[in-house]
Amino acid sequence: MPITILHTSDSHLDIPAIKFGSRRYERKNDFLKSFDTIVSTALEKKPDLFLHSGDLFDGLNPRNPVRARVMEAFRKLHEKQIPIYIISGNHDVPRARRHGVAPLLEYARTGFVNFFPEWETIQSSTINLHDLEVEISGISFNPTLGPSEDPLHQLSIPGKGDVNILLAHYNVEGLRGTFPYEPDILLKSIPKNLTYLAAGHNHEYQKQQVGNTTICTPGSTEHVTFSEESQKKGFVWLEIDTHAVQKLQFFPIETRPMQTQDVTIPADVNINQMLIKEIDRLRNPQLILRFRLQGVMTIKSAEQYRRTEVVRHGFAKCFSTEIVDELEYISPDPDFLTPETELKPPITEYRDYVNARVKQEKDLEKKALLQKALDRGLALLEDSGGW
Ligand SMILES: [Mn+2]
Repeated sequence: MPITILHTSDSHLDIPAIKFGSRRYERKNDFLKSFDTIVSTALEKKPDLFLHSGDLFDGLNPRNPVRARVMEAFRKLHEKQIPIYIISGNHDVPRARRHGVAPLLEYARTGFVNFFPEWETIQSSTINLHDLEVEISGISFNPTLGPSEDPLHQLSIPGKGDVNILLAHYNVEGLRGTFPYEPDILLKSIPKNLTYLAAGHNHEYQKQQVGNTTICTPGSTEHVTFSEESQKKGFVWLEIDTHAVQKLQFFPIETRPMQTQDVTIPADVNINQMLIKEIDRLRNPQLILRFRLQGVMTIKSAEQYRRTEVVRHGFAKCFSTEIVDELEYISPDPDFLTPETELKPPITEYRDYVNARVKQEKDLEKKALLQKALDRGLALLEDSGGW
């Protein structure tokens, strides 16, 4: 009989969702719904193990209603004798002593879950399942790592079980969506006797096989940013025997529809009229809509353009509407907008500025700090709609 595992990650519960205004609680609830769906599936199908690879919460201080819901979920799984293993991700790891402890710690203290809070050493525990010794190890996200440091380098990774599993909240070499300013797990540091690398952090479901090791990121369980809009969200279910992962299946779950609509703006057009017509055409009270405007913004168009009016109309006809402006600003006076005064969205301006600082910085420690500021700032700007 194979060992069955439900593996999920990146739930991002209690995400701020500020840009959704008065609908932000509804949006927060979308993330909770995904988590509930996955927990219900586990309660029904009773896997031998329930794994969560980090970013259970979007921040260090989730609100109490959300904490309580998670407590209830973990209690139910525990009562059904489904062992739970969790680690902290970059979103829910305390970066300094003054930040206190990870919100996950209180669940560990109830005895409902096994939590691996260390980020510099790998912790492990062994459990017997279907006459096999299963060694489950985990390492929480280490916020002090530099961009090119391999999180597993020089760590002793246990592997004495018949089946060996490792939980880690890092991108893994070979998967799409890895960033040059983040530490990645290199394939060469994955021990040969590791059966399953249960990875988090990467929000897109992906898997790869390296030797005897199956590597998988189940991805986030709701769309956290627009960059994920085309991705299916869900969790994975796997079956393992002594030698390897025999079966790994991705189960999609229903998420809120999200769509980017490209609109080309011709010269002198009334942009409001154009976009409001588009909103009426696409109207769907469930839809998170984003317009990406390309083309030109002339003085005539600018005079008539009322961005808030479009956003308000979008709020009435859709779940929300935001606008990314990639327009070319055209002035009748060529000196009016010189290259120096070229208008860029805040997110682009911020990225360019900090990137330049990172490039210049010689001190490695300061460089890593700037990189972190870049990461954190981009996330905040994305969430507040600074496109
Ligand atoms: Mn995440």
